[in-house]
Amino acid sequence: MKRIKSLVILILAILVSPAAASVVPLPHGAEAASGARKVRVTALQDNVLHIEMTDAAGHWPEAASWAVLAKSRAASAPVRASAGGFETDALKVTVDPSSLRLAVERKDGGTIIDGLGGGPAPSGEGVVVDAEMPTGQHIFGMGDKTGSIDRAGRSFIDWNTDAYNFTSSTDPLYKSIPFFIAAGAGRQPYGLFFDNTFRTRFDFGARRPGRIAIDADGGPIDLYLITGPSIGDVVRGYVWLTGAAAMPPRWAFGYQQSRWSYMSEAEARQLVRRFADERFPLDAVWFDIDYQDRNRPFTIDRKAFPHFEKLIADLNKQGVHSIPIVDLHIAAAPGQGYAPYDSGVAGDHFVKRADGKTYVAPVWPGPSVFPDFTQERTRRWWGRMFKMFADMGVGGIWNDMNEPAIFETPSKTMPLDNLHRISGDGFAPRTATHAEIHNVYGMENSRATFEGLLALRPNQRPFVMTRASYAGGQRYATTWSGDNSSSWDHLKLAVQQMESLGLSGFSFPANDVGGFTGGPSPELLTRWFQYAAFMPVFRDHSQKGAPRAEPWVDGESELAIRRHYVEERYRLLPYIYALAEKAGRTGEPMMRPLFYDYPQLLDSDCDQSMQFTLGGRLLIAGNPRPESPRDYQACLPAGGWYDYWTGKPAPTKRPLMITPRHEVLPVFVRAGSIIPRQPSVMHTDAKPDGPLELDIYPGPDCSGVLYDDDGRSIKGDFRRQIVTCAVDAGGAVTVRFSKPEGRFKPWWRQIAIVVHTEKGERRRMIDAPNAPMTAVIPSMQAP
Ligand code: NBV
Repeated sequence: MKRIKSLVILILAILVSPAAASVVPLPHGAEAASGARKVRVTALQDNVLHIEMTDAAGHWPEAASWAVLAKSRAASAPVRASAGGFETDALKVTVDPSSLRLAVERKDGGTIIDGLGGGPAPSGEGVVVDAEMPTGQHIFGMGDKTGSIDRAGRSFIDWNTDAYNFTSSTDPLYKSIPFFIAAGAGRQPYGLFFDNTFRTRFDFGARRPGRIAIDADGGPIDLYLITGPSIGDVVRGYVWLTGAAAMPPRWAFGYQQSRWSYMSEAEARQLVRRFADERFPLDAVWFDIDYQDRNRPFTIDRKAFPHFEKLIADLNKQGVHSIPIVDLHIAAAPGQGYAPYDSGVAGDHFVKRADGKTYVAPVWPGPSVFPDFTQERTRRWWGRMFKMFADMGVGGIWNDMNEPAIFETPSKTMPLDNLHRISGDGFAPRTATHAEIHNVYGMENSRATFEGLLALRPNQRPFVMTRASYAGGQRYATTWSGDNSSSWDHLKLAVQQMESLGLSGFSFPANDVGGFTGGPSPELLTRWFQYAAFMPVFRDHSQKGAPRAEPWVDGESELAIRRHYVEERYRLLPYIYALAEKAGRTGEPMMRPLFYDYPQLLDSDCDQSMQFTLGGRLLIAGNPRPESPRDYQACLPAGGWYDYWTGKPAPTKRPLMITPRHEVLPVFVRAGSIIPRQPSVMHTDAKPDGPLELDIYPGPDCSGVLYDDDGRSIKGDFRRQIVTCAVDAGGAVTVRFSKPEGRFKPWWRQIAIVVHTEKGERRRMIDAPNAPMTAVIPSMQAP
């Protein structure tokens, strides 16, 4: 009896205690098991960890990803085994052998994250991940989720949704970017990317204060942890993983005009003529669904646009690029000679229902079928269809409705048991339910468009704008925040959404300037133009039936302010384009929250919700209550600042209060900046008439970049030159030009150096140096 009892105790002990509680070193990390559960952590870089856990069936995540670059997944950093885990040069990773929870510390900065764990959901369906969230921690990223850019204390759902007329509390939205950055609370920041495409909920201390909880309806626990030390390092690390944003052609940084829809050739021509008449710069015109025959993608309504090709060619001659919309839904039109349908059926390219029949559902063209973009061969078929547009010389392609949006159904999308086929990208060829593919469907649509354009016009940067996407989608397309409305609240949202997209890898985001629905008041549209002048991509767009929102709709005085800001954007093009090039190379967002460059502002009381920088150096100090006439505070970080508009040093008194003025959006320049500018032009391909202007705002670490290339090639010559400045005791300013990198010949032959000082401007004209060169601008007092 006694022996039986001790045997029972022994068996119980084996069952209860974490069996095989062990942490086993791996060549680049460690693996641990507890019972049937396992966790594996490997170092991809010194500061980037890949964390995988087994699911309920004991399976590891599939070794493939829609988001993460194959070369980054395969990367490895040297590690040393240590007690309960391992170390990289930057990190110490410990796995608790019984709970399998992880602690990650930075060797130079203490705890990063503690108690990160996960496993099959207790409900038996899906998976969960959770971690502690120390008091005071801020959460950023998650794409363009609305509301404050700090997501702490709220919860979100990732499920791509046609969110027409969304509000500041609408969720989910069009895109799913399951990546967030945790910062503050006395710790160095980290980023966590949950690479799982199923419907997912993120709770940042809303349900359980002090905890971050993630749960997905299915799929793997495939996580990436990226550490700093700075928020910029985290963003760049995330972009290293998921790829940098496709660099747009230069013209994409000019002013872009859109409307649902310009209804005829005559209307489009008249529009462009009006821009010229008003001397208002213009780089692109967008063609919404009505240019098509019966809303059918890859067709043209020849009644309204009899000479669409000629229209596009003529606009091109005027430096105006055309961007037609091409939605993914293909009209289910058998026997009508509609090639996209016929060839799609012949090639078996459409998504199937659970019963194996082709899925048909209503969208713009009426009953429609849906390309199966997760198949490589379907993407190629789709991409080839853009030949008609490439031949016309379009500037780019606009992919809308790709959540995918479906009409006449409460779910607004496909049934979850629809079947997609996966082939390529390292995935095992298999069918997958729509529940798994939904969140990547829009991204793969934009990818097929991007790759199609690239194959048709090799070495020319494709410009694709997509509404839906997933993490990593920045490699294929820019995105915009969807169907916003004409309200002050949405102007605020635009700032916050653009900042958040930038932190989430989408370096070139846009929003419908003026608001899609409703029609802006003159004041609102002008303010929106002022902000958009400093945002990455500037596209004015409005809904059919809404009041017109072209720059001139409110008369001469509003037009003059809008023109002034758009012209200023064109003057800043050398600065903007250099920032864009860096963003496309490294993921460094162009438009960023103040704390990105000035971490001391992370916990500041100053309301920064409408204040951001363009490239860290230009600080746009907008009114946190943009409709209010009351004074507000400019959240200037410590250090010297100049007023961008006057060129004079900004008052040093703090807090610096601003009285809102309709015609001014306050902008400050960081002391120690060198900002290249050019004479304004009517479109970005036009050669500026005059020298490059180099505005020097003396101060610490004074530097700037001159960058130029042909504005369209992917691989081509470029030229980059670093400029620095120093002021000596007597007030003379020495400007140093580095040896230029690259052999591209920039448009400028001369440089007008303008040094801004308290006493005014000092100017000097020099020949643009092709070799290292120093120019000295004597002090004001000097004879
Ligand atoms: O194609 C028409 C619109 C488009 O203008 C808008 O930008 C998209 O977000 N589209 C949505 C479809 C209809 C929306 C009601």
